[in-house]
Parts: sequence; C-alpha cells; structure tokens
Amino acid sequence: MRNTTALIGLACFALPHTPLLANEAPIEEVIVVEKYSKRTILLEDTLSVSPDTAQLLKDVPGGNVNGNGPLTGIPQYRGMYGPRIGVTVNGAAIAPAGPNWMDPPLSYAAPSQLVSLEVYRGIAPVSVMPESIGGAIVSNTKLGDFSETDDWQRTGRVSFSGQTVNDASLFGGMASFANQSHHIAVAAMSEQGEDQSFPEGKIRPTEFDRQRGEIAYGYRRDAHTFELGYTRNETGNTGTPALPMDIDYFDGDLFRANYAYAGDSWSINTQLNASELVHGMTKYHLRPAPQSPAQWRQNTTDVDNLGLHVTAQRDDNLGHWLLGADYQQEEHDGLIDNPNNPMFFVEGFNNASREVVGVFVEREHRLTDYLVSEIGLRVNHVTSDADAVDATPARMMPPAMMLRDTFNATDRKADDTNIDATAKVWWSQNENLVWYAGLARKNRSASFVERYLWLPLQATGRLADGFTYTGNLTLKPEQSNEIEFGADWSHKQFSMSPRVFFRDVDDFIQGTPSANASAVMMVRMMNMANGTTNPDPLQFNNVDARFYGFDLDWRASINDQWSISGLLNYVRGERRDIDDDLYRIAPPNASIQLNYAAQRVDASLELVAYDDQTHVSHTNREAQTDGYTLINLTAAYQFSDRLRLVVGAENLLDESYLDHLAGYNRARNPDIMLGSRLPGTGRNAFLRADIAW
Ligand SMILES: [Cu+2]
Repeated sequence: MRNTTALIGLACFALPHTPLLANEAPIEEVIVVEKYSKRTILLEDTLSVSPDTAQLLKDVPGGNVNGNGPLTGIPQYRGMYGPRIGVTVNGAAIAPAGPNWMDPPLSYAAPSQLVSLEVYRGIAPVSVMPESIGGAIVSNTKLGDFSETDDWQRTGRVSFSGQTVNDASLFGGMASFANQSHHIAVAAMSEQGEDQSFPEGKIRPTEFDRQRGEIAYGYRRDAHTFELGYTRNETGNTGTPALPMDIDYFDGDLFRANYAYAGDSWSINTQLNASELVHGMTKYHLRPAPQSPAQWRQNTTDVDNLGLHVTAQRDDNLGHWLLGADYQQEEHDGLIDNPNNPMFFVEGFNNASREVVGVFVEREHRLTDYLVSEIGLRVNHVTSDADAVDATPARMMPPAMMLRDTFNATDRKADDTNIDATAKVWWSQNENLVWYAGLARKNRSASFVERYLWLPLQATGRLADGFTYTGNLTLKPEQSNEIEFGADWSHKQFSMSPRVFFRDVDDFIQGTPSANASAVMMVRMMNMANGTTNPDPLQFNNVDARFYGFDLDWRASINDQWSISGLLNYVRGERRDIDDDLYRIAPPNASIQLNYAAQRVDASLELVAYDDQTHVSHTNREAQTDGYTLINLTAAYQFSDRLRLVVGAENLLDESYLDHLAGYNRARNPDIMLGSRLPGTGRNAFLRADIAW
C-alpha cells in the first residue's frame, strides 16, 4: 500500500527532484523527455475534496479553470480553453452533450475515482490528439492492475468526504480482483451538495448531484493486453449560474476497448471508444422561473461520440519512431421547447456532425548524449455537416425566417485539410541544467457550434459572456504558430522549471459584432417582445490573436521534513487585428506552499495570490476584477496502512473576492445582482477519510 512518504508534501505534480545524472544510470539515459514534457497529478495522492477535476489544473504551471458551475469547470491552459485544449478520458476524446459545455470532457473523469491526470507542458506532441493547439490533458481511471502471480488478489478502497461551504458529501469506492492474466474492477461514486456560501450569502443555484458506476475487465497473455470498460454517468439537478439554464440531467453511457502489444522493439496501442450522452437543461427548475410562462424554456440535447486511436512505436538505439492514425466522430442534436406551450420549438442543431481523420509520425531522437529532439508531423482531415432546421419563431418572425431559409439553402458541408508540425529540443548543459526550446504549427477547425448555430442564442460552447451568437458556415481553421523556451534546473535542494511562450494565432475564431442584419433585428425584436436588454448579437468570425507569457514551478527543501514549493503564472491574450484584449484570460497569479511531511503526517499551508485583471475584452464587454489573496490549510494523518484522514480549510480567512474566470450571474438571487461577476466561495472546512485494503 501507499505510505505517507509517497504523499510528500502534497505536491501534486512530479517535479524533477532528482539530479539528471544518477550515478548508476548509463549516460544514454541522461535526458528523459517524459520528465520535462508533462506534469502528472495522481488524484490518489491529492488531498482535495472538490467534485470538479478541472480545479486540480490550478496545481500545474500554466493551468487554470473557467468555472460555470460546481461540475462545469473548463480547463484553461496558457490563456486558451474550450475545444482548443485537447482532453482525453480513458483514451476517448469526448464531445460534450451540452452546447455550452455544461459537461466539459474532463467532467467525465471524476476525482473520487482514482484518476491520473497528465498535463503536457506547453506544446503537446502531435501523437497525443488532434487539434490540441492550446495544450493537452490526458486522464486515465486507475482501477487496479494485474498482479504478478496466478493467485487472485483483492484490493479495494472507499472514500468519504464532506465539506461545509455547500454541505457536500461524497461516497466513492472500488474493488478489484486480479491475478497475472485477469483483472476485474468495479467502482461506484455518489456525490451531492447544496448551494455554495460566500461571505455575503449564497451563490444560487450551485447545488449538484452526480452518480457514477464503472466496470473494467482486462486480460493479459504474454505481450498482449486487452481491456474493456464501461462507465455510466448520471448527473442530476446541478446549477450553472453563469449560464442561462441549469442542468436537469446528464445520462451517459461510455464504452471503451483497448488492445496493446508490447514486443521487444515494437509496441502497438489501440483504443476504441464510443459514448452516448443525453442532456436536459431548463431556465425554470432550479433558478427562479421567468415570470411570463411564455418565456419558459427547456433544451434537450444529445451527442454520439465514436473514436479510434492507433499507434505503433518502434524503439532503436537512438530513440523511437511513433506512427499512428486516429478518428473522431461526433453527432449532435438540440431541441428547445416550452412546457407551457406545446406549439413552441426551436431546432438548435439537427444532426450537426464533425469528423476528424488524422495520421501522424513522430520521432524522438538522441542527437548526442546531451541533445535530444522530438519532431512530429500530423495531417488532419476535418469534415462537418448539419441538416436543415426549423423553429416556431422562423414561421412567424421575418428575421428568423430569413436566418432559417438562408441556413437551409446554403451548402453546409465543410472540409479542411490541416497540417501540424512540431519540433522540440532538450540540451543538457550539465547534470543540473537542461535547456529546452520548442516550435509548433497547429490547426483547429471550427466546432459545430461555431459553424452551425443559426439563430442568435447564448449557446457558445464555453464563453458565458451573456451575448447571443450566431455561427458562420465559412469559418477557416485557426492556425497557431508557437515558440517556447525554458530550462529545468535542479539541485539537491532546489529545483525550478521556467518556460516562456509566444503564440500567434491566425484566423482565431472569436465573436465579433454581427454584420448579419437579420440576426441583429431578431435580437432587437426579442428584446421588445420580452422586455429584455440583450446587446446586439456577435457572430463567430476569423480574427487574428496573440498569446504570450511565462510560467514556472519550483521547490526548495529545507530539511527532511520541511519544504517550500510554488507556482508563478503570467499570460496575455490580445487581438492583433484591432486594439483589444481576449476574453476570460487568467490574471497573473502565484502560489506558495509550506509543506511538512513526516512518517505519518503531511501538512501544508498555502498562500494563493491573484493580481487585478485589467486586460479585458471590450468586444465581450468583460469587466475588470481586483486581486485577492487566499490562505488554504491541509493536514493528513495516516493512522495505518488502511486508514488515512484528511482535514483542511480553503479560504481560511473567509475572504470576499471575485474570481475573474467565474463568469457572471445569470440567475435571480437576492444576494448577487444579475449580470455581476460571481463571487468566490467562502471559508470551506473539509474532512475526508480513505480506507484501503
Ligand atoms: Cu446544458
């Protein structure tokens, strides 16, 4: 079993503590690319109780999270978020069922279920996944593993946790039976919480409710391994106060099948996945309903995902070749209606589909004992299509009729061929210092929302800026050209990994004031009919953007028990075609942790500081925020091999603050004005017990 020292200091990420040239290691192993190119978070070792896996990204340099609700954290990495960040869950790239990403891909990896989270530092290799222009996150559920003998072995674990800020509780457990050839595991999880508190009241609605079950089977013979897995996800009433509706349900069935062959110099990895996700959301069941019954709305959506990822790796004396191909398909439907009016309907998306076929080759090559390179090339063919749409407004209001008829009369098929290339190099100057440089050109084609949203709606696939949007059938792919530099410096007692990056994105897809007269007129007519004051709509268009900044993590050990570690993040996102900043970019921030780790005890005191965000988007009418400082405290005690208790407090001083990435309040609430930025949560005390056998 895991022992306390493995939990060293609550450091959730694996920093390169050890000197690069271990005495016993042959000189060939001087540079282990894996060590520098990503950060791995083992959730088993983290002491968090958040139900939202994305929150853990704050422990990674460059990482942050855009929060739209308690289960709806959207990863942000170096200023990019949404579909620009590639995410896989057990090998699957999941297109969310919610057109507003109420179920971001990472929400299908629940933190209570023993997940490992690998966050690529900077430029992600082309082999990891297609279209990951902003970065890549790979998560895998850990449900035990094969043992080394023929005898069956049993392992298991249950976790309980509770927290005070929202009276949330969680129960999770897993059991695994394995010998050297077979491996069976089952896992289940149930969690719920009430509305979150902040110093001036409650954030409504932020209740949540989620159940999940998982079963996996693995078979191993010689060099061959087969695995099958199935996950059932049921999310119930869950608030998303930054969005116009709340979650009624998410029902998901996720299947996966893997085959791996590990030969002497060849290895093959095949991952097949399919999922069916069904979703309902409303404007009236969790938040105060609109006064007029005519304005009640519910939206039911679904997506079918199918994916295949195949790689073959050949190792040689100087590195390895990686060849591969992948396929991703998603197909979406969405229907808005009103339970008070059976006549009313809006087909938001009808069979909107997107397909990516990719082939790639990657070479990791040791040029000298001190110089290693990784070169990658990928070609993606992206096609998308959508069927004709209809809606009651389009039968009654001329501008909606015009939008529908134009959409239906246009060729909606789109097809792009995108070529990505990456080149990275690591140079070990001495045993304590490795220099790094990376260069990449990557592309992303428009998402189905950006392309096929035909009526001005607040369905933006992540933005939550309060604007209505329409899509654009003629969007060109985004093309990102990036360069990054850094160093990994590690001494016995001190290590530090800084990176600077600079990225120009041509044809960046961004909402700009709509030039479509019908869309503008439609929004104005709806304002008159409903007494609302929605601004004129935006339309997704190609603009030019730039991202730059730096980030680093560091650690210093004071003695065997005490250490200090920290993060520092700075990113800017700007438009290049006009004088404006990009929307919803993390403010400069830093954290410092004082860690204590002894035989049975782990404790940490953390100081998190966010600066003002004054670089805001005028196009998206984004409000500035002030900086703030939070103090968090955690302690874990290992009673025995079987039992560990964790206690902690987040926002210990009950600081009142505004999280720049939290979005704006869209639900009527006596404690928070409509349209004002959502506050951060107040003091949260938590307790967690892990029992393992
Ligand atoms: Cu939704």
